[in-house]
Amino acid sequence: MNSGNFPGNGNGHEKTNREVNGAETPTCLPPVDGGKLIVLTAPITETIDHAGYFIQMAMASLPIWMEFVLNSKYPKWRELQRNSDGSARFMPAGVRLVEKSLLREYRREDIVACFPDDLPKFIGPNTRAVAVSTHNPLGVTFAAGVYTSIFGSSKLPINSHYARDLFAKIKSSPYRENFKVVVGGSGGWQIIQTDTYDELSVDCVVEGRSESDDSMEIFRKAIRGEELPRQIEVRHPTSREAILFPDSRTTFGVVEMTTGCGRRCQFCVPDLNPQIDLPKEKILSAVRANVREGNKQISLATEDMFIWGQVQTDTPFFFPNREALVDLYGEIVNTPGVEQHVLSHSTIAPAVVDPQLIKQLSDLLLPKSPIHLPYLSTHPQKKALSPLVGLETGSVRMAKQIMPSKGVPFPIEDWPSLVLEGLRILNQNNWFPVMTLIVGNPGETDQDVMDTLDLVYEMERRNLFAFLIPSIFTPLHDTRMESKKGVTETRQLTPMQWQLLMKCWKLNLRPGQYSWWGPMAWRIGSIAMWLYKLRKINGPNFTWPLWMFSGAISEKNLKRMGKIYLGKPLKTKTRKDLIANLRPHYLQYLRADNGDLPEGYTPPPKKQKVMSSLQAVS
Ligand code: B12
Ligand code: SF4
Repeated sequence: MNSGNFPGNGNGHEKTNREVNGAETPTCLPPVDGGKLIVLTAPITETIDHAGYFIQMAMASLPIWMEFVLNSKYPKWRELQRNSDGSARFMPAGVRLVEKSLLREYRREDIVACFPDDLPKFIGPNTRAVAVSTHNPLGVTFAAGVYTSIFGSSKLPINSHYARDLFAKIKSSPYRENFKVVVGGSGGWQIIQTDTYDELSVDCVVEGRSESDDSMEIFRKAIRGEELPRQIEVRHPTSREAILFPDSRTTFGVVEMTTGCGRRCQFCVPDLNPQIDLPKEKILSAVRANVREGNKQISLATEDMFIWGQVQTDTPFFFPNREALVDLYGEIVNTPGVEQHVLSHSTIAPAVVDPQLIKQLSDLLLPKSPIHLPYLSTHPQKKALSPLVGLETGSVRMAKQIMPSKGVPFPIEDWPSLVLEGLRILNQNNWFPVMTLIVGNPGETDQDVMDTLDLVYEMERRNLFAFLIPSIFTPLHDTRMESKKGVTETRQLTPMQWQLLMKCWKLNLRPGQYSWWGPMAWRIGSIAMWLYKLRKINGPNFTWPLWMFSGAISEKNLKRMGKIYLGKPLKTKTRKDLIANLRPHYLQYLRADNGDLPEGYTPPPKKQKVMSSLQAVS
């Protein structure tokens, strides 16, 4: 369907937009052309990209009353760039794909993607659909919820504040009765689960990808003025060809690299999608589109970068395709105009499977990494790579329950050894990953937490470094653990769970404590905060872990006082030992140039045909 005959579209708008062109916030006159038929938007806090990933993650996790901290560190974070027609110069990849999907049926001039402040310029009597894409509108996802609740009273994360502000703007539009509000993106489920449709003035939440015809049908209905279902789950495309790519600028230069994963962790949402690695040519053309529109940074979105090039091949997906990956990343960082490149997600087993791959990727990627870790990196310019990697737990018992295939090809019984070996190889190559941990898994005992603490203390003992980001188990919608119950507020955490949380943060702050004043500032600051507020909010179990965090009493003394648990030394397997414990038929996929193959092992003369990658895991 083409809406070309829609009354009042297309003319006269440019004049108004030229009047408001530029970086300043535009005036909010009603649209002279009657507005756009379909208006796309996203919360400003999910759109900005000039201060790096960190600012968005901080906004998801810090409560609104702490906004002043970010305002002082990034005074210009609200500055945005607009195209000459007033539309947004950059938007999250999700918005760009909704736009691209709609352009298959509607005219360019009927659609606009704009910043929340510009909505009044584009929503008018002609508007029939306002589509909001959101990652995390209410902050009820893991990590985001935990940190705001630790700080108490105002639990609203900064991002939720701005998401709510966006919905309030839409709700108060004088034309609200004429259009439907459709929400999508990875955070849509939060509106369903909290039943905030009326409060936020949302007509329909679409769960799934915009490419699907079911998603398009929602827009067709909205344009015809028909009632929409409150919630709809749409089919995920199953082929590489059906996935669309942005041809304009995305936030952080996000371009999709894969969908799905294949390791089948029980708590995971993205793993429910089909495992697809996307065509190189399409990835590269989206990279070039970003550069053309002034983006200097690129990030390939994936659940595990290491499966790319090894999906549905004769080799199981967990043996990375070194040549394909080096070729893809090489072409991306060498695309003229790409000045910065940031890694998104990966798993740790591939580092142990193929350390040479890590080395070759480091040589390619470090020069374009915007991350500098002066106290950790051995790179001449102190550059580092920090993909997001799931550690989740150090307890083999727990790992068997929630993520039995997380470490394939290695058995989950070797998980602690795998993590330590993987981290050793990554650190040697200046990769300092951000590792997530889950605290409060259903059925988690103090022994499980002690096992995780053992692993964390062992990292410290071996001088290995990862940013450890613990979050409290959140049963995510649609996952295999959606009906499970975890910890719902910080007061329920046991002293052991608190110790794990605080130990992780203490270790994270190590590189920031090399100045003479760093440790002192932490001691005084954290104890003052505890006296002022935190002890009331978080209860008595929080007290000693906080003293441990502050460093005001040594851990040895706290242990002597019986207040904390000091992780015990772990005897773990080396890479050679791990390989010796592999299923024999996996040996054929290991590369000899990495060494550590069993003595006397000779690779089979001809590569055998093996089962497909997905079958191999299950
Ligand atoms: C890149 C990324 C980031 C980046 C950049 C995000 C950005 N604003 O661009 C950074 C690092 C900043 C980030 C931060 C966070 N992220 Co993030 N992120 C991702 C990642 C890897 C890719 C997202 C992406 O752009 N995908 C590509 C686009 C095209 O996909 P999409 O947005 O889903 O859009 C499709 C559909 O959802 C749909 N759609 C989207 N919008 C709309 C709108 C309508 C109306 C319709 C019909 C359809 C529709 O159509 C699109 C495709 O056709 C995903 C994992 C993944 N593979 O999705 C995690 C992911 C989305 N993030 C996640 C989380 C938890 C977070 C944080 C809360 C982490 C934290 N504690 O800090 C924060 C929240 C940030 C915030 N602002 O609140 C989780 C979400 C879990 C959940 N379901 O709630 C995911 C799934 C990761 C995971 N493995 O768990 N993230
Ligand atoms: S490894 Fe990560 S992306 Fe893959 S299934 Fe597990 S949690 Fe999901």
